[in-house]
Amino acid sequence: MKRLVFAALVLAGWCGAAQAMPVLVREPVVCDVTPRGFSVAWVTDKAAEPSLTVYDAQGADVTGLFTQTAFPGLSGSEAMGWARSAGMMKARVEGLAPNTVYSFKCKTVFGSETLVWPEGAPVTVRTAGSAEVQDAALAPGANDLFHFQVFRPDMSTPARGSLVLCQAPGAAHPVTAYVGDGSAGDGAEPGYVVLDLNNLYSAATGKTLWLDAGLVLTLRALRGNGAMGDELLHYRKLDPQSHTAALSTPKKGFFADLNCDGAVNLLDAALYTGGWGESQGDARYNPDYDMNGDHVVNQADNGVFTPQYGRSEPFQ
Ligand SMILES: [Ca+2]
Ligand SMILES: [Ca+2]
Repeated sequence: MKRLVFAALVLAGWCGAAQAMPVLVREPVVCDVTPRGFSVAWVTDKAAEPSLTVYDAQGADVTGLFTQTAFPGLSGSEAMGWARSAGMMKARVEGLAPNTVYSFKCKTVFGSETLVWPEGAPVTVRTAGSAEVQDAALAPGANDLFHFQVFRPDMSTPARGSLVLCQAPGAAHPVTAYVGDGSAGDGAEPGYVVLDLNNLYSAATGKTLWLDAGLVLTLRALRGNGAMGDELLHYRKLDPQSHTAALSTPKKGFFADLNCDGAVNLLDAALYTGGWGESQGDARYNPDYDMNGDHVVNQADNGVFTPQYGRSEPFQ
């Protein structure tokens, strides 16, 4: 009997430990790579603390040589609590040398438990080469700040603490930003997120990536580990009319050209059918696919999408 009780206690202890270990909901992504630093973003099932172990090209642990920030940009704010509770992890390292290879592992600390990713060799990252200042007056479209809104599935409550990953063609890594409290600006735009496109660097040259007007950005809204909804995919075209480096609202493509590539075809149909049957309030509901504006993606939208199928630019 004693032995049975002991076994039960050991089992209970083991189960407790197993339950406490944080689990990855989304694998880490390298982002916001500049000449002097990089970030890594990932999603865990629990409110935890993110950090990075950094190695030099020879594999030596050089973490202590650099400045590191958990939840960069949110430090000490209410939004940091929202990001943490959503499992929306991000850690940033600064003070690195330009155009230099480092590697890293991600640590997720929850109480006495620490999850290390990856289990094997660390992940390699090369810092960007150089930042070039772009003359916005000469470059319509320009590198710019870019704003976007992210909501919970009800499409009205800001998905605070979510993270948006923004990737451009030719960029080495995406840029990211957390969704704040909606009080940035005049407070009229809840779920507001601001992405700095100046931090996009070319995969080919390592230098600042020049963005042309009409370029299509791919946005992934990582809404944490469930409470704020699933991850959503959006495409947005840079405003061809923008001639300034001021905050701008990028234009969505023609409504049925969901991936903004200038044609309504099988690629758009695949996106659309992937979101079919979802309605406002559902974790996977993507308002981009609601073509008639009734907050549900269903048969009624087929009637709007199908006549557009096969069309291409210019749509007007
Ligand atoms: Ca398309
Ligand atoms: Ca609809």
